[in-house]
Amino acid sequence: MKNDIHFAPFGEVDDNIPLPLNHHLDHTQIGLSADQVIQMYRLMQLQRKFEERAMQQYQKGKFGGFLHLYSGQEAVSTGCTFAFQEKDDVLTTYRDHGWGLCRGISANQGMAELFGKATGCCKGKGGSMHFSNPSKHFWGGFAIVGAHIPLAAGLAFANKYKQTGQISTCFFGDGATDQGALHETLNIAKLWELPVLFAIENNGYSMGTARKRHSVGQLSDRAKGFEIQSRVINGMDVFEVYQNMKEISQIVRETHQPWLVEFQTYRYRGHSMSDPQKYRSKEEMETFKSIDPIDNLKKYMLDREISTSKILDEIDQQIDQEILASIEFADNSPTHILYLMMPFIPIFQVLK
Ligand SMILES: Cc1ncc(C[n+]2csc(CCOP(=O)(O)OP(=O)(O)O)c2C)c(N)n1
Ligand SMILES: [Mg+2]
Repeated sequence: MKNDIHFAPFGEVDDNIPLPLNHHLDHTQIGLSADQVIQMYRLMQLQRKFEERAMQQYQKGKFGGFLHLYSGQEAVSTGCTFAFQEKDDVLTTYRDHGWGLCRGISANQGMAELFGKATGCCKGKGGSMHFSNPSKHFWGGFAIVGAHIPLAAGLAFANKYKQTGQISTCFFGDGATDQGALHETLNIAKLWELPVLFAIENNGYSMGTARKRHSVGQLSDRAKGFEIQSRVINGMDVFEVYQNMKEISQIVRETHQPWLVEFQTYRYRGHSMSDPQKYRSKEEMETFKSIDPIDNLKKYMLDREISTSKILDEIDQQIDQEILASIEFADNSPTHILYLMMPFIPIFQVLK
């Protein structure tokens, strides 16, 4: 084995992830009411608190398999949810709990799905990586890196053909930009003028590999080779996500031209639960926590007197209760759909 041949940056931890600028737009200037801002806060807290409890339950051994947490990235799912129309299609990766909660999956259905129970959003058959809610145009939850990118183009093709006025939106990680599927799909999406919005959630790492070690250049520049428009967006600021995605989703809807956006964001937890996170420093984590999207929105709401500490504390407590109740719900739910019929058929009492 020759070790004097240089192939790629190797053995270095990338501790120099660009920090998105931390500034807030004014909510009134981007067309958000005070009530909507409070709803955004609630939705972000729901995702954060749901996952904190999910992690605890996993550690207690209530369920197994993989568990990838979205904690830190909530401004992306939330800002987009407010910017998109309800009929727009959304596809995402295995890091999907936050997106599921944004797209109509209740805490009960989400927790039960993690626990593998029949009352889960996919009847307990999908688990953590496969949350979905087709009635709200949320198609999941895909575990194979990049595999859902061509599917988003397929949905966009159907939407264009049927003239539904919907767009399809596809969220994937920085690691997925290295997959051939992205490049093939960008090509056909531009050629056929498909109404599809591709969104990279660049959280700095593909498993334990820093972005600069697995991919060349600015990720959003992949669009240039296909004459597709692109933009880099601060994914740590829910107002910036909302404003940009409102504008871009409208362009995609009206022009049938695909777009590629890159959110600069960060995940606070390891890749999955078995990750010792030796590839990054505590300082880096602290830096990103200092621009936490939830803390910042809370501060903004208090500064602007959109809400009070008392009201926000009450919201937090309500969410805590909702999630504790979801654990009880999941615990008490049956594992098989037939058990739901238990009250009506005495034989199931015996089988249980
Ligand atoms: C085709 C394929 N190759 C490898 C894997 C193993 N794998 C799971 S997640 C992951 C990293 C993906 O990182 P990124 O796209 O940045 O998403 P993130 O986990 O950061 O959200 C890899 C390599 C996989 N699931 N599918
Ligand atoms: Mg990543």
